[in-house]
Amino acid sequence: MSEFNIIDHPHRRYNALTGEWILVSPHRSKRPWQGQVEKAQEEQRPQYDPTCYLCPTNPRVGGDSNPDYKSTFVFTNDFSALLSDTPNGAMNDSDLLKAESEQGICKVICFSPRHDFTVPEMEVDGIKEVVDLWCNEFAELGKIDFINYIQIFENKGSIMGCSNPHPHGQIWASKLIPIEISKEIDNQKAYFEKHGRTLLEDYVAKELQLKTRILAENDTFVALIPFWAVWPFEGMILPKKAKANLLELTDAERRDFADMYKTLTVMYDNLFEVSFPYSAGIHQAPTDGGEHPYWHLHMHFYPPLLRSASVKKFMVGYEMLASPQRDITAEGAAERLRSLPTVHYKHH
Ligand code: H2U
Ligand code: ZN
Repeated sequence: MSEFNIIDHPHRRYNALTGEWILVSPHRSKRPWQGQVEKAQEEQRPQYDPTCYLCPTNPRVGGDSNPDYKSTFVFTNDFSALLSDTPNGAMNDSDLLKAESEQGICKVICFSPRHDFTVPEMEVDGIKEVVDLWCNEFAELGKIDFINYIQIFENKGSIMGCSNPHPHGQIWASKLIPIEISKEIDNQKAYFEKHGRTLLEDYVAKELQLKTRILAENDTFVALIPFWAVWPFEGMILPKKAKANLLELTDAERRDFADMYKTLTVMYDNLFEVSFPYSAGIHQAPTDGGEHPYWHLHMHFYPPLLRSASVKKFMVGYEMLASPQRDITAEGAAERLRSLPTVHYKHH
């Protein structure tokens, strides 16, 4: 028997951020693939779609009409999942049937007036305006007493259940600290107490040394495939130095964030020459009035595609019942993404 190594042998990897484990089966990626790999036919979208509820000047279902906006635009979701005026209350029947009322605010952000754009097709200056909007919204919502956590996210592509191709994202601000954030609080806090530095500052320094999972970097930010990635081409953007939230970024650093957002999404689009679907979102420190010196902001990208524009990874069977699993390694995925041209395929 040869000595254990993570390139050839089945193993589990630890997610230092969440404290969870994932099964990696690298030997299986040598398995032959017999399914089809077809190129997706992408529809040409118009710059303005009169039936789109996110395009400038159009009416929304809630009754309001969008202004003739020229860069970004934010509005309260007409079908908000969380409402600010829900009464406080709880139910607890025998420690078995428990419920608690929840309050919050949900917003929709349009990234651009152009219906036909996506982030990787926008200019960095335009994406910087999206980052500025995130900052303004984070600052405003964070001031509200009952808002303790703000989730900024983007759900892209119909495969992700996104209802509209117009480039947009959402913000859900809540009283509760959501479960994924609680896990990251516990692990980041424990690491900070033990080492006196943020977990992700040490992690990103180690990745920059090793280079195997790095996709790109600029002065402030790094894009990488995390060691513990679950999705085939899961990615993360994070600053090299700890920042608890977006408001700690200077103007130049915000631009570096926009630049890295574009760089990573261009890589994604170029992989299968298709507008690459994903759910992405920024994890920031809670806005509960407390001190969170251990928090290091980062943006997760969870894209489902595995092999082509149409073959996605299914989280089924063992993964639903026991543990997430992957075949191609994080290192292999990083190598593939790094080898792609840096210019968007539509401009080749
Ligand atoms: P998706 O990112 O899931 O496609 O969401 C778009 C959001 O836009 C969705 O949450 C909201 C939906 O509630 N929406 C409005 O607020 N007004 C409308 O007129 C239609 C959709
Ligand atoms: Zn539109």
